[in-house]
Amino acid sequence: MQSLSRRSMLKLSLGTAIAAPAILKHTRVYAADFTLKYANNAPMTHPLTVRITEAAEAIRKETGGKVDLRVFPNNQLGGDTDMLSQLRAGALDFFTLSPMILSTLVPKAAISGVGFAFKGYDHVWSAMDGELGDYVRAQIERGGLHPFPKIFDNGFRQISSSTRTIKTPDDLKSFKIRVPPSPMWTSMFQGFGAAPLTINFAEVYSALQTKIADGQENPLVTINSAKLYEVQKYVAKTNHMWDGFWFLSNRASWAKLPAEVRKVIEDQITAAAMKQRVDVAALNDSLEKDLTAKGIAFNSVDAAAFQNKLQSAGFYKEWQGKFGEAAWALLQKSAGRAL
Ligand code: X2X
Repeated sequence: MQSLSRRSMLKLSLGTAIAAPAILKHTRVYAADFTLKYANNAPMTHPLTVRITEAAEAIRKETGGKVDLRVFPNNQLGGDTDMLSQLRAGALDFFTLSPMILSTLVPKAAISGVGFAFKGYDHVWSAMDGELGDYVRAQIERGGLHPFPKIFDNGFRQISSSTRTIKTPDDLKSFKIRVPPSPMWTSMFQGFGAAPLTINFAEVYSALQTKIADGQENPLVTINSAKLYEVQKYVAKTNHMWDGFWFLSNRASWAKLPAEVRKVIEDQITAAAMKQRVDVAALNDSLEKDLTAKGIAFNSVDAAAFQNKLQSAGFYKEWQGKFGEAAWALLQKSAGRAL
């Protein structure tokens, strides 16, 4: 750890004792000991970015400026697949990623995204903060990354379209829908009879704008913050799966930090996750009105019809086989409904 030089101590005492020149007020008096990089795929206004930016500020304060956690939101550093490679290589220290996309590295991480698994948020949080989450975190550790204790919320996902309302599973037939890079996402939409296209979130807006894809699926908070309403017309309230964001760290860069610094970071990120969950749930409730005003036409669906379609396509049987009995039993136990 770097100790304060006499010069910076002098600046520090000068800066506090007498009115500091403007330049001192706006410049950090001494450099941070630990400069860490966090990146994500979420827009600036998304609660994920907002709460982690606040946490970075709290971490800076609590460590007296020793820890500078830099936030790179909105795919500034690349798409999810790319950022995952950067995290593994140590070019990024922290990254938040959907468990489903993480499953390209840690296959069993996808289990929380099984279609129609969770009845509602009560079941999601008791599962993810409980046994199912513990199971997945152990899998992630085995995959070489360190996951933080509390997963952030992405939300329950809804299907949007520029061409047609999706009222029944039949409406998805051959529908060109963008899905994130993850085998289970592709399998789920093939199960619905759609024509899924794998595209990183960084390219979703332009893929919809240029009609490479006619639709996509995301929680309302993402449809709103990424302005997808500008290039979509309809939203079907399918709630077909819940999705989150694991806060992941590169294992070597995490292990290198002193224990007291790790504790400050973990506590602040945990607090951020708890606030972010509340933000997302509230927004997903209130946004239907705002998005309607922006021109989106909403419709409800009979979720059971969609789940039956997956069932008869063999989706559950296939994934139960892939996850194995032990993991599937954990999911069944926490899901709140039969799968
Ligand atoms: O890529 C997506 O659709 C997003 C933003 O929901 C995820 O991060 C999985």
